[in-house]
Amino acid sequence: MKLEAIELRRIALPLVTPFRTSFGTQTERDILLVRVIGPGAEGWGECVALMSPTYSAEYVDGAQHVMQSFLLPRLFEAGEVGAHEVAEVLRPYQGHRMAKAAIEMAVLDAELRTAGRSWGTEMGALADRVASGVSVGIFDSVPELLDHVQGYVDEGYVRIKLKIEPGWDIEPVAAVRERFGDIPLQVDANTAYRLGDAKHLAKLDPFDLLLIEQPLPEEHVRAHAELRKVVRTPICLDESIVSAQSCVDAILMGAVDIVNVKWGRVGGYLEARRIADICRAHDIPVWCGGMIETGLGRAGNAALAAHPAFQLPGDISASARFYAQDIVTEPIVLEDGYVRVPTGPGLGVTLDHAFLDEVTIKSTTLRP
Ligand code: OSB
Ligand code: MG
Repeated sequence: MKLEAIELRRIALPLVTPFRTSFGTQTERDILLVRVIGPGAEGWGECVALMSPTYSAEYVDGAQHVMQSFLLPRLFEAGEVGAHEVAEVLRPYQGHRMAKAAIEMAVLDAELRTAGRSWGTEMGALADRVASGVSVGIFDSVPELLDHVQGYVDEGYVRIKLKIEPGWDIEPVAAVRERFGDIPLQVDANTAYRLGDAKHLAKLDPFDLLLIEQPLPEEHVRAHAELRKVVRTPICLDESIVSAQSCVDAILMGAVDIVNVKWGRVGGYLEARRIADICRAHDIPVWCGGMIETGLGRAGNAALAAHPAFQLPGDISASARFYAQDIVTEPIVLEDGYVRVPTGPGLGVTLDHAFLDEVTIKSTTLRP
């Protein structure tokens, strides 16, 4: 499409409940939305970077800065750009994958809306609904955790993921396993351990977890291969997989049993789909991670997770898991533990412009 203008809009959305992880507590989100406008076409993207560089190096102010100073000027210079060309056009700039992913998402949304094609078609989706898991934060006490997990189980989530860190691991996992029987259960450490903790992490083995997600730091890929020799629970990588290339390398290094696919972390939905295809060819199961997305990213995630490589329930919870009100008029809802894959053109959801204006902090429009 020919890009006539790009709006960068910052919105503030409070979370319904604080979300505590080993890298900090989120109580609200400051989200950067990207709106691309061309002749008779419009598309929206969402940048999943958090407010501080604690999950990964990216953060929302940095994402907006790199877009305004480097990525968008280059995109405008390219003139006519298709969604499948965005990554190539932006390649001279290193990293900043969440920023690039948001731009590509907006262009792809505009393109698919114009063509009347759905996100699922583009992602290779085969299913019309996907299993919905929920990511549960760290709490001050086990009884508090059990109350929250009970609430999610009552809502129908088919898989529970517990955030863990040193000092909050074996005991909460044992308590949830004991109270909820054989419910599908997994944990996410967000890099909080070191290889020296291998024997401690092996104490999770008796609880029949689906997987341990990213126990060691992002660059410690080979150490995960070592960890796999000590721990029986399957090892899943999140932060370490930043591209299709790093995914192939991790697989060939024997560092990973299961891959968490996040479109923002890997630079876009198109790269995420490539990773799904690669993992399928290597018989590595994948599942769709989440970055506390709004209904825009949630709709895209539901479509991505309908690709046949996705064999485990994703962190694709209902909008209400995090937000009292979503910015789309069709919030993602849970139906018998599943989330429906949108079928309309593009992301298949419509923005609630009145609400969007209410939560907007600032908006900047750039032109060629
Ligand atoms: O590691 O999966 C993660 C949220 C923000 C940043 C990183 C992660 C998460 C989650 C929540 O676990 C996933 C979600 O439901 O959106
Ligand atoms: Mg994770």
